Amino acid sequence: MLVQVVLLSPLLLLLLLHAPALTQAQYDLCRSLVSTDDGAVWEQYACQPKPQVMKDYMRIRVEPPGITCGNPPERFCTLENPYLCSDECDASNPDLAHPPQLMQDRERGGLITYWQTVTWSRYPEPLLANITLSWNKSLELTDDIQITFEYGRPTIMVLEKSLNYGRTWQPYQFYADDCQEAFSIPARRVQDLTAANATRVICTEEYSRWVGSKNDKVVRFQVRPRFAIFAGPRLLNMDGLYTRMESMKGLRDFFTFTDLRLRLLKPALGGTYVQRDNLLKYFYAISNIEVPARCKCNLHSAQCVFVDGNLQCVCEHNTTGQDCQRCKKGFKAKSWKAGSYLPTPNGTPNTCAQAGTSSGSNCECYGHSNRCSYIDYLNIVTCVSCKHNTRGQNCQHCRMGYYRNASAELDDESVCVECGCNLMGSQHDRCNSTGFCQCKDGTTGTKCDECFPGYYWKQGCYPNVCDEELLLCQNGGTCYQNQRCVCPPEYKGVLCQHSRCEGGKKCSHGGGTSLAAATSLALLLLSPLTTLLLATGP
Ligand SMILES: *[C@@H]1O[C@H](CO)[C@@H](O)[C@H](O)[C@H]1NC(C)=O
Ligand SMILES: *[C@@H]1O[C@H](CO)[C@@H](O)[C@H](O)[C@H]1NC(C)=O
Ligand SMILES: *[C@@H]1O[C@H](CO)[C@@H](O)[C@H](O)[C@H]1NC(C)=O
Ligand SMILES: *[C@@H]1O[C@H](CO)[C@@H](O)[C@H](O)[C@H]1NC(C)=O
Ligand SMILES: *[C@@H]1O[C@H](CO)[C@@H](O)[C@H](O)[C@H]1NC(C)=O
Ligand SMILES: *[C@@H]1O[C@H](CO)[C@@H](O)[C@H](O)[C@H]1NC(C)=O
Ligand SMILES: [Ca+2]
Repeated sequence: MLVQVVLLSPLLLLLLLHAPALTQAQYDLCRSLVSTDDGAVWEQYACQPKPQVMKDYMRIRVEPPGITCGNPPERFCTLENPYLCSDECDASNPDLAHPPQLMQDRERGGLITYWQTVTWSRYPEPLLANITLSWNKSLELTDDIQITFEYGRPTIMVLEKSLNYGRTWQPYQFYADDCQEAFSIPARRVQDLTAANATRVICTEEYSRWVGSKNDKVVRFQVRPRFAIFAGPRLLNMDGLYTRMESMKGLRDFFTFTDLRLRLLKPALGGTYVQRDNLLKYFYAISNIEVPARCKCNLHSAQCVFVDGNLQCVCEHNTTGQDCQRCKKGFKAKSWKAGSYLPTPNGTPNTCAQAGTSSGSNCECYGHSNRCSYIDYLNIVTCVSCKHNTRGQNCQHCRMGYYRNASAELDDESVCVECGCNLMGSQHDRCNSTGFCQCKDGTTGTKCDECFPGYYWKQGCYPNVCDEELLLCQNGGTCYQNQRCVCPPEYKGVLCQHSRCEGGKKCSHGGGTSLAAATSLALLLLSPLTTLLLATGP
């Protein structure tokens, strides 16, 4: 009995210590050779790369230009001892410079290195700085993001992320010492999130309050507590998390990004108001940005390598692309699909299949369908339910209202591009092979949404009624959007060319004779030709 306990407990301890590591090593194998009755065959599994220290691969950009301190050299003070201002930042002196790359270096021998901004000498103008971190690769967070601030954490900041290489951004988390005041949203803690709102973007006050700069330097974006909602407090039930990743819309995307951006909006104040007589103690300084994540390879790769300055999945399952997001050439018998975590523990690989091997027939569907059907009376095999807006026996044509992108391969998911013909301006919703719609009279443009000169747009193109050149409004009328003349009260007609006074009616303005003279002059001026005649006349 005693022996058993002695033997068991170190093992148990080992298991407990390594449990998260063990579970995280799940899905680390894409395939393995297994022996069957038919000999050795490859078995395929869903797989993903290990988490990596992504700060090693990030590109940093700081804005605005000139925000980094030291050019010109500047003195600064500290919040704890604002009268001790012996420190100096000097970009031209390697020992006193604080460039952006010091946010990602691997510090050796206990020496803390950090990026630092200029001081808030232009108060009350806000001291703003953006730090953009780019990887040119889709990544998935595996643990908390940690940003280490020297000399105090910002009073207000926003963490943003992009899923499309920086084209569009969305907030990831708000940080403020007073969320209501800074962003008009109530403060929350990640600990208060539940399965129903785990992907909520929150504002938190936990990382912005002043507690003395030496005490708490780290601002976190908490990933572990969010995982814990599904995997339990010690992340022992990772299957629970992986199951949710498959079933809960938006959960995987929540942890996915290609770029991150820190928007620093207000520096640490030392727990009090801004003291205008010593602005040299307000600035931002970051010594480290830790981003633990893995490459997103759509469960088709267990390895992510750094080649030619970029991270790249080493794709298996006959997939290819930076994120293994496509089937390899010649392996497009079915449309591409990401691998699945389910069923646990090995998941489903959803491998790409060699063209011509699916459903036993030789029907190529260019990856737009994975079903073929034999049509008896025509004696042909045809693809069924072509996707991606394709049609035809081999899904080789585009549906009505779409045209073939000539520079895309036939098996490209986006080979058929929507015509997008303007409903009002075009004859129908079809376009020719280069994407041109067929326009109604007076209408032009690829999508028939523009008018030829001399026409105006109003749910289609119509000839101008009036303009500033040939179809001038008469008698002081003004042309409204080429659609009609707005006439003075005493005139009417399309171009205000008719006087309302005709026929002996009483007019509201001016005497009858001068008005008649004005009218005839106006009639004379009706066309530039008349004007010309008048000018060159006797
Ligand atoms: C930071 O980025 C945001 C969003 O692009 C931009 O509006 C803002 O002006 C930038 N701030 C600075 C200081 O460059
Ligand atoms: C981003 O990665 C892609 C694919 O690896 C590569 O083709 C492209 O040149 C990279 N862009 C930059 C700016 O490095
Ligand atoms: C999430 O839901 C829980 C329970 O419904 C609630 O107490 C909590 O305030 C919610 N959190 C947010 C940020 O909405
Ligand atoms: C990919 O295709 C090659 C060539 O046919 C084959 O040898 C290999 O087993 C395939 N791999 C997978 C994972 O299906
Ligand atoms: C056509 O395909 C090429 C290559 O995939 C792509 O770069 C281009 O944007 C596509 N054009 C349109 C109009 O979708
Ligand atoms: C498509 O229509 C445009 C505009 O009418 C024309 O210039 C072009 O040559 C047409 N393309 C083809 C392939 O017919
Ligand atoms: Ca550093």
